[in-house]
Amino acid sequence: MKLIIAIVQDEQTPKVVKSLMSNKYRTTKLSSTGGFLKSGNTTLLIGVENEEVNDVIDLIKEECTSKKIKNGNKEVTVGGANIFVMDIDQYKKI
Ligand code: 2BA
Repeated sequence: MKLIIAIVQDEQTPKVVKSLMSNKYRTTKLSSTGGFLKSGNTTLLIGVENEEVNDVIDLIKEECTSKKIKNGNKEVTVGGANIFVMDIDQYKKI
């Protein structure tokens, strides 16, 4: 089993969650804050079987686009999404 941690932009979160849910992937949505820009973003936790990882990443990719943001006199490109995939030893629902 894997845990996918996906950091997405707030405004793109509803579409990402809708797409995941309609494809029967369970997700937990956490409000988070980027350390660099110090503005809000969303962290999604998605527990899946190993063979489902690529499908979930593709669904996230479909809904997340990058955007350019002014940070002082510099411009940074945020997103589409930052995704981490972790091995999970055990998952138990008790
Ligand atoms: P922030 O830390 O607020 O970063 C927002 C954007 O600022 C980043 O977009 C990147 O383009 C730029 N940036 C970040 N750190 C920088 C630095 N030291 N110097 C110059 N530019 C910098 P993304 O890379 O798409 O990241 C979006 C958000 O995803 C981040 O928000 C952070 O909350 C999270 N994130 C990205 N990489 C991460 C990582 N390796 N570990 C944990 N969280 C990460």
